[in-house]
Amino acid sequence: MAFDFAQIPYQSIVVPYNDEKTPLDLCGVKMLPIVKTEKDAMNESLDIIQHYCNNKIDQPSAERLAEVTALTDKLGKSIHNLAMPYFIWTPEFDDDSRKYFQDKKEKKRGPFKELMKKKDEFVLELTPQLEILEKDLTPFYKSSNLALEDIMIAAHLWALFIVPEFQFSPKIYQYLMDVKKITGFEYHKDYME
Ligand SMILES: N[C@@H](CCC(=O)N[C@@H](CS)C(=O)NCC(=O)O)C(=O)O
Repeated sequence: MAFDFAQIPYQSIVVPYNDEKTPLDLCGVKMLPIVKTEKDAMNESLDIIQHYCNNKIDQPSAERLAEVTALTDKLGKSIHNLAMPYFIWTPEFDDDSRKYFQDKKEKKRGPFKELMKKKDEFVLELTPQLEILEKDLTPFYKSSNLALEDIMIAAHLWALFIVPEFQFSPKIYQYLMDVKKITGFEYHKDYME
């Protein structure tokens, strides 16, 4: 999203979830995303954005960054509980990487089957959080212009498109469509070529 918005040319490569070697060799940690150039490799989305898109995307103050990080951490809890059992059926996964992902995430969250049973509970948790967020969209997060905060928030909310029972409010749906349009973000690009 950030690279499209900043018009930085890149090639997106989907690394299988069970490929530990690639991220470990590049950055010493089993974590994506990674930006690899001829010179070096870098992980941590916010560090990447700050390094490569610094003068092209409005950066928040330290205080605002802490506020939005707390917000996305909170939203992320319910969103990931809802979305993870569906993620594994996307084309990003094959049988081995699906099993790797599920085993790893179930250690932290409990069986996906149980998460599926608690879907209504997670939606109920999320609803008031999204109502608060809605009030802060003017139409971007506490701003009339898109900034890094919106990339952070939209990246989390976007996962909910995979959950059939979840319905975005018209305002949040419009927010996501605005972020998509302004950044030029296309979630399924890797699978359309
Ligand atoms: N703080 C990191 C978090 C990245 C992150 O959580 N990546 C996940 C995939 S989206 C990951 O690679 N997790 C390693 C694993 O679950 O094996 C960032 O913003 O880049």
